Amino acid sequence: MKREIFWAGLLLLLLVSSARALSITLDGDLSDWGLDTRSFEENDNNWDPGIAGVYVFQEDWVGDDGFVGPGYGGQNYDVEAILLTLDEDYLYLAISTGFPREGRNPWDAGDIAFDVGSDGVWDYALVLSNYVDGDNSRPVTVGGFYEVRSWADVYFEEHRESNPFRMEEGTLIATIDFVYEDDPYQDDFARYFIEAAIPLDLLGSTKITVNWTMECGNDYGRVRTQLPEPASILLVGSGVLVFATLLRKKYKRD
Ligand SMILES: [Ca+2]
Ligand SMILES: [Ca+2]
Ligand SMILES: [Ca+2]
Ligand SMILES: [Ca+2]
Repeated sequence: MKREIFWAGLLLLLLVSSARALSITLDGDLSDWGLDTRSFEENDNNWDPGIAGVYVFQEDWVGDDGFVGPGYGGQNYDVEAILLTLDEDYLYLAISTGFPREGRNPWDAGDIAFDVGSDGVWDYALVLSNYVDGDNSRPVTVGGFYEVRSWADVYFEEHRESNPFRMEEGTLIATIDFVYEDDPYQDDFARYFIEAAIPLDLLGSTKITVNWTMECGNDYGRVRTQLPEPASILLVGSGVLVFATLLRKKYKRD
């Protein structure tokens, strides 16, 4: 009896620890995401730490004539990576980009867009910047988390796959902690790190898609959380039960 409890307990511990959340600090350093960016070059880095429960978009790549897709502009417009992870209380995100918070006049930095339910409707915006054409004149709360009624599109129609760009009209519902910092490890090219933590109470779901771009829409990144379906959690749960029952039978026989 003691042994079956031990084995069932060990299995549960393994299951729980494999899903344990990272401890994220909003400091403009991605070592807490399992990334050592000190030796990262301008392009072609691997931004996937290979950790279960960290959802990764990466496209750290510049093509001919500065193509970053769908537009041009090189490293200065490169959206290199977006990482998401969840704990019981927060959705954490990290973005690496060559685009600064104050924009590259006349192009402004976009808001981070959230699609709750991953159903194609963009519900919320996190405002990272109030810079418009180089002046911080946009009448919004920086760090504001807004329920969005309408979005502004990126400037170039042919870059519409980068949409949405930023909130046009919305209601402020909370102020969120975030950082948008210059890469602390190198000065040879443009790279900025954004980190934010959004309370799950505000989102109301852990099924979330995140999009980020800039006004011209030259480049964008998009990533969604991919949680196990309730069915597969049930499956794992019943697997543990079956295992424990088998153990009990075995030790009863012994
Ligand atoms: Ca950090
Ligand atoms: Ca790059
Ligand atoms: Ca890119
Ligand atoms: Ca939605």
